[in-house]
Amino acid sequence: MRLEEIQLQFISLPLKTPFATSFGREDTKRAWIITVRGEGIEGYAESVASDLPLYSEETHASVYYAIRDAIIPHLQGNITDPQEISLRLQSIRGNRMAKAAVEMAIWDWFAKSERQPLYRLLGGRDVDRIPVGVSIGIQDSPEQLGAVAESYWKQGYRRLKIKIRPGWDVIPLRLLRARLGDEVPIMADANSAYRLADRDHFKEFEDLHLMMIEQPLAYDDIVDHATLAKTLSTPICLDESIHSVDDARKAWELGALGIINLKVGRVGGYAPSLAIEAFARQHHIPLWCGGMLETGIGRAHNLHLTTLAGFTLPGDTSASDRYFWQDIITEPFALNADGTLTVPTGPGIGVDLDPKRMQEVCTYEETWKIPLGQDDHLNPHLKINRERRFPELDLGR
Ligand code: OSB
Ligand code: MG
Repeated sequence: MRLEEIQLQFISLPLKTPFATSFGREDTKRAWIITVRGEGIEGYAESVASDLPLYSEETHASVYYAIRDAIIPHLQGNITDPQEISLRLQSIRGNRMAKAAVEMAIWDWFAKSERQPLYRLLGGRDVDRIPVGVSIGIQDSPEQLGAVAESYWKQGYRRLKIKIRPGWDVIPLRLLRARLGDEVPIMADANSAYRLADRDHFKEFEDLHLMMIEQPLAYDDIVDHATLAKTLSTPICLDESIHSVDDARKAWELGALGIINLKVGRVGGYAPSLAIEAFARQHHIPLWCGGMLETGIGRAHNLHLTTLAGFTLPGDTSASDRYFWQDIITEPFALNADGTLTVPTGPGIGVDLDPKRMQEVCTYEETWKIPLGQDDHLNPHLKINRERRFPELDLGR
């Protein structure tokens, strides 16, 4: 199987309500939609990089250059197994969201060529529904948080994740606990807003009976997380700090990690994601699939991954209507009454781009031809033909 071309389409999609975290506030979802083509088949994925380097160092701009200059030269020649893509890209340091976006599109393309749903290639189980939770941004008041959270709970979401930051933590969480009762699974995500010096403050979280506290300390730390974890009975879940199975192993060995949030983009693709899922399963570490406010394309990928047996907790893959007035896929994801999303069963990711909606939301498009008949995928200086639909690259900032 050979790839013939790769297309990047930049989309800008309004969010229904702004999403605020400890590091920033977004009212528009912007992303690269990746399409790979070859042998008459298309594969899709999306990059989960952000407008600015606030969650991780990757941005739409860095993803564009990483794909154009570093990744595309490795896509030539015969591809016999999507597992090998990650190996081909191994020499490229960092840029994990860029690598993941391309690798995931190739997995979709390959699964379609085998006429199999993606989850079968990934080693997932034949489950048709995935229990899901919802991630709730920082609100204007505890009353507003209570109303928003209660409405999601009544819709059927299986757990509520509340974004926190210093000044927006114990008080709103306590009011929410009082409003919803002790049975509702609630967790908190700090996105690295605290320091180890706040360790005494975390003691105040203990009687809230949270499922976990996600990424309380620095985005690049595991050592202080280990120290903090020893002082708390509430489990620590790591998000930002885990980029590979080696990171997960080290964090586990240090005692920094009780639960893993896995995002394929953050770890650089399905190959490293499968390694982390296997590690979590082997050590009985609870695991769930995180989210990055993805469109229906990334959402479909997340559902396929979550069919793997290691995913034991509801993740952040909520329904399309939790984010967007209109998604970019023809059949948006809807929440079933039992708090699940249905895994698409068609070939590959099993969802299709809505061409009319893409016309509306796409602001830039560029396609590169990948020369055929050459197995020299290691020569970064090869000229690659390209075609642009818009004169200027405008990444929306
Ligand atoms: O920390 O999990 C996070 C969104 C953007 C960046 C980081 C995070 C999030 C979310 C949203 O929590 C999860 C989702 O609904 O997609
Ligand atoms: Mg998080």
